[in-house]
Amino acid sequence: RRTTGGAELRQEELGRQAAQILEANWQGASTVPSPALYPHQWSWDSAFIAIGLRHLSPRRAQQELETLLEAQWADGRIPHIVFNPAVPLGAYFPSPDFWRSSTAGRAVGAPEGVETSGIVQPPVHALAAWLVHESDRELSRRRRFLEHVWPRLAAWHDYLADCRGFGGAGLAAVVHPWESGMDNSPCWDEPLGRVEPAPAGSFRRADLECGDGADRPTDLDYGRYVRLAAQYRDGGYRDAGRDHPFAVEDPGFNALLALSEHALAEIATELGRDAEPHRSRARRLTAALVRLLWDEDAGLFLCRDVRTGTPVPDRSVTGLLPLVLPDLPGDIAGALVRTMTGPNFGLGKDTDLVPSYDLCGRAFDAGRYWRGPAWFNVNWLLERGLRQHGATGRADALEEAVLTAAGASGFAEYVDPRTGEARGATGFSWTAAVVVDLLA
Ligand code: 9YW
Repeated sequence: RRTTGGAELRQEELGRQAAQILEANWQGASTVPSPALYPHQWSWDSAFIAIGLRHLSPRRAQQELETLLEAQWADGRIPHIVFNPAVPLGAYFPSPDFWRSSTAGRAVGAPEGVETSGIVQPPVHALAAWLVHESDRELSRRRRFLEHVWPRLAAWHDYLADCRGFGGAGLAAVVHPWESGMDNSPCWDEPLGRVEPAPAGSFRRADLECGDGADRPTDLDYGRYVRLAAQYRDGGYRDAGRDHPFAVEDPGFNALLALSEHALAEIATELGRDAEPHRSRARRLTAALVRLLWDEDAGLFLCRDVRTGTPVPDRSVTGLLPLVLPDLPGDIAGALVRTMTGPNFGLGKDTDLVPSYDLCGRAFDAGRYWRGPAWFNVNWLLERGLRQHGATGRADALEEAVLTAAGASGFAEYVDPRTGEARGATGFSWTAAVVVDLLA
């Protein structure tokens, strides 16, 4: 980054603070998203964290991903949480005694030596692995980092294609709102509304002890999350032959899978293997996204409810994420930029960061989690997307806004998209990580 005088000092200070957060949240072999609120390892958090860590310690960045991959199941799934056995059960809900992975998941290959959740999160890992490799090729080759992670990442993508491709059109479905990474997005209201909530007294939320309830999902949402996860567990975490009560094809999730297939192609080439299967899968995913989820009138990609075969009409930031794809048709990329900067997302006018949900939408809530606030990992992805498609001025402005908002909010988990006010936890790992990456 080229800066002068005061700006340079400000950035140095910002980088120092971000590095301190990543140091404080490092547990010895992986990083927690937030020590009080999320005291274990989370799947897509670790990918973003590794992308930041690679500039501070490429060794740690590799280890972050390796630790996550050690908890991979034999069927290829990468669990969304890897539990730290030293953390008391009551510190986070749902805890290992809810998921019971090593027993309930045995038939589909859950590992024995570690407790995990049984659901997944967006597949950003191959992208992270490639970026980590690029940051220190020498160390990566010496440690045989790519040789080690490549088969695991390939198995992960195969799991998503084979076990989550039941929608039939070439996209992967999520079977729980938590799998999208955008837990209480208004897009899930309708498909989730069909799920009978678990009774209110049957579980105890630990998140409300460290967070403001107004910033978090509601109890009714939680009742439904718990019911869905318990049913999946009681079915042995099997996907085959199962009628998933919640099944949605999410454009962001699938765009990240396609992007990660491009990264796997790079990794395969580096290892002297055949990259073509990955490239062609990436192309097929992009084509399926465009064919199935693109909505010209809405100006973005919509989620598809696999159970009803119908699009979910809400505009969520997940529908802008395909902008990260290098092979997205130019007219669609142009339309996404217009949507991002138009009244629904307001970028550059009402907002400096892209909100998680439509500013004019029926369910917009500036403070509540994935129903409006702006998130830093998502804005980092969109910044890359803008740059990828030649919107350099917009990308520069978004980059600046991410840095400013992260610093001003104490590296918040998420912020009010109009005011930048901090919401959720502060000292948040992926917020610090994307700052480190943008400053590099
Ligand atoms: C929860 C850790 C995770 C993120 C998710 C976010 C939240 C966990 O925190 O989910 O308890 O609600 O929605 O994307 O990975 O940061």
